[in-house]
Amino acid sequence: MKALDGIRVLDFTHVQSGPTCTQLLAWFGADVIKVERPGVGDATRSQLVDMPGADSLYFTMLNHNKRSIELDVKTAEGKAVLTRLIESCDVLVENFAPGVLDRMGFSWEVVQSINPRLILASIKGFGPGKYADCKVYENVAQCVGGAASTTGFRDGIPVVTGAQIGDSGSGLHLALGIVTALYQRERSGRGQKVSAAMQDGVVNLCRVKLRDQQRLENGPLREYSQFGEGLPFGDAVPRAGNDSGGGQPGRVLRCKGWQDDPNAYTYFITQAAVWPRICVLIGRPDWADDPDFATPEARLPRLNTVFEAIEAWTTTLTKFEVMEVCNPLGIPVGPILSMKEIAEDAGLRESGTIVEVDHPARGRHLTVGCPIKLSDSAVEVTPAPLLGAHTEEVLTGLLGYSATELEQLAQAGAFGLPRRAAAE
Ligand code: CAO
Repeated sequence: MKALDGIRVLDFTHVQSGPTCTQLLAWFGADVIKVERPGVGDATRSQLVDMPGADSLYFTMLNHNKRSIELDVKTAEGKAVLTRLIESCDVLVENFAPGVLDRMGFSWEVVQSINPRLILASIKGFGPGKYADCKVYENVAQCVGGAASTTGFRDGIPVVTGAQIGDSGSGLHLALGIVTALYQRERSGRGQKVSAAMQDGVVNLCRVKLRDQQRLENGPLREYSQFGEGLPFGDAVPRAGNDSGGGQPGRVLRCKGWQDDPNAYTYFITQAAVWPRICVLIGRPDWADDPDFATPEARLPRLNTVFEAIEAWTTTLTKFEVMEVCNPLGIPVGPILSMKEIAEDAGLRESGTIVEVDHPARGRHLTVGCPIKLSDSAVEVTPAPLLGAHTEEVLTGLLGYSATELEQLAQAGAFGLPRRAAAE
């Protein structure tokens, strides 16, 4: 048994944000039916292709455990099939540009009238307001959500992060909204509209920076390196390099081999509770009682001095040796792992966070498995579907179309482009 057994999801998502949401629902056991444009499919199938003839990793890594049907919902016949699908599903998830679903003829009002129990879940770039009509991609979301203005170094330009907080972050937010709405439906009997705007999701993930914005009105941000360097603050939260966002100062420090290896670094947190141990470790036991260094408050204006001394020690060891020494002492550190090291990480493979999957066209490849572990709902990652692989299965098995009716639908162009091309 899986947590979402019996839940059927009509997956109208594409690119990254929506597909990460529906992939999570599929991992938790929902039957996810991805609706794609005939002959074209999700645009990511043919983006960043590394293996001619096979769907890209961009697509396969976002669409595991789903079924794919081809359906041209701009034809009358396609709309009729979509209506039947809406009747038979619990959730419709979409991340089209604003207005697309309405133009298709499936607004929230229409969807509700077809199936009052349906949950309509949408990702858009912005919530209601003057930007509501804008198309948005990952990096735009990071910029308008406060991540870019607070990422990078003070003397450099704004930087976007490698973590897809706009896309995958919104997918996570939406998934939570969907399961919450499903839970409420148990008692209300009604579906509802669930919206997760990418800007809102990034703001949510950047809340410590909004905290700092308000603190700034009451004085300088003393835990920022800039404070110890005597540089004045402006009226907005500055970029803080690798300073820790919490109350325990931390920094990225060089380790043995840093001259040749771009990832021979560790993150090192000077947690107050273990400060005396850190002092002994780095050969400065005197700092444990020195009034200039003994308390967190005293250290804040001297963070450069503190981290230079710690780095003199970390450069004598590899990033993994630093972890092995610090962990037993309760000192929080983390090696800067390259993607190559992550791909090969035994622990991540054992936990199912990195898995190998066999794909019919590309063969065996690595992917990210479900990062959320449920003790009573195991996840087995299956390959992403080929375009339209389940059209017949879904239309006959789920909707009850006969072989003749399927043939008629195909002739009418619901599964192909010819009729539309002629009409256009
Ligand atoms: N049958 C027929 N038509 C279909 C179809 C199907 N099965 N599936 C999609 N289409 C059509 C839509 O109806 C739409 O047509 P119209 O513009 O004529 O109404 C068309 O495909 C394009 O849809 P779109 O506008 O959503 O796609 P786009 O490539 O122009 O924009 C994106 C992509 C991501 C910018 C936009 O969808 C968007 O802003 N989405 C919301 C925010 C989001 O999720 N962004 C994250 C993307 S990941 O970085």
